[in-house]
Amino acid sequence: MKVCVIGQGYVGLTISIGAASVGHEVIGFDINKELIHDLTRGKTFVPGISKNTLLELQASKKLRFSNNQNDYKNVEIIVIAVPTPLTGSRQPDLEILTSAAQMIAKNLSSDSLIINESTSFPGTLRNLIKPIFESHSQYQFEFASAPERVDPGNSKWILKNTPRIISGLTSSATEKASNFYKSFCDNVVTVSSPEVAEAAKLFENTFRQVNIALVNEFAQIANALNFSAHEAVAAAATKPFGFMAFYPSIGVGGHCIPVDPSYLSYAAEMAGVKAQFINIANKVNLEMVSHVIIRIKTEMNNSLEGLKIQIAGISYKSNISDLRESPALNLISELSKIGAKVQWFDPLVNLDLKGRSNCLKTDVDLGLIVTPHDTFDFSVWKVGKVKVLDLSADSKNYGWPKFI
Ligand code: SAJ
Repeated sequence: MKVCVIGQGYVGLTISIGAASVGHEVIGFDINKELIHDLTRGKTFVPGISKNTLLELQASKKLRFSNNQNDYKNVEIIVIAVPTPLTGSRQPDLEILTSAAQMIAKNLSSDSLIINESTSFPGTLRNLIKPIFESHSQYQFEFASAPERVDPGNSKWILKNTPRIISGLTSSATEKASNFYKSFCDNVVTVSSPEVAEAAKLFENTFRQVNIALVNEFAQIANALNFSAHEAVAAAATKPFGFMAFYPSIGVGGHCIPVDPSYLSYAAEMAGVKAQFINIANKVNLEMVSHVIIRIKTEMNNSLEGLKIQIAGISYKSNISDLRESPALNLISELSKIGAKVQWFDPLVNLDLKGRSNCLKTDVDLGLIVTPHDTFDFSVWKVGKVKVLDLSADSKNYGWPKFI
């Protein structure tokens, strides 16, 4: 099939490569000229995607990166994979999705199947995307939803073996979309409506947000009752059924977990239902940085003024470079506001932010493990007898007891 994937971030690029690898003729389109320039030369920030893969697929003529609207005029399938963030007031921001749909509708000059992978609330395909295409084009389109399930850097669950939920606005759209995904996904799950598919994706990540908030509240209880939350979670996890371990942290980052639940609570409230758990979970997770700072101050005899603090890892989770919604940035800001001298070390992050250091330092008063990448060697702090607090959101032992 002739396919164009709109948006070449970690989701769109993964689909472009997956579809091209099984023989589809794929155009990877993005409005970001610099990104297209880099991809054409095999350069990408997405973990798990190699330069050779990008160059070989382009050499085989199965994959072409483009910034030119004319290139996708006559494709059979359009896959929309653009960001759906939150506004400053943490409401759904569909501006990018709306603009992309309008751009595509105006440029397509053939009947096509439109597949939306961008995460949004139930009804987005039916009530936003479909009307845009019908009002901006005279061609006949079919519509389907296939919410993205890409986990960058996850080598176990990849595009091919991660089940994919599909549903079209018509049975024909469902069948065509299902056949397309079956060509590169082992397990395609069709559901009765795009609303079910859209809702399932939101619920998957709301489940995580609420459970992470629960364990963050549990950590506050553990601190007050003087027991280890991590030890209690590990003990609870010995139950082989009916339990799933989550770990306390300084908060929830990324473009999925802190964002998707607010799309669900927005849709709920538009329908007159108060999404209490989601709102409380958002609040608990957003407040964790302040809570942890209070605990650090107590640990350091109630004053961080002038203290030299180094943070190990600032991306939103281990082994990736993504900074979106990373609570570590808030931690740096809040510690600096109360007079601490904060530096940070994260070789995966290229950020022009005050305090960047190029290694773990021993001439600091306090080391904070926040986002431990596999490449980190904490023996530097051990040998240097640095006081270290492990704030990491996992069960791994880095040489010091978990602090949260
Ligand atoms: N976090 C905790 N405690 C935990 C787990 C995570 O505080 O027990 C924090 C992390 O530090 C991070 C944030 O939550 O800041 C998000 O972590 P995440 O493991 O949920 O990773 P994400 O945001 O990359 O979530 C993605 C999602 N994938 C898709 O939306 C397609 C999610 O559904 C996956 O479950 C998750 O990857 C995964 O399991 O890796």
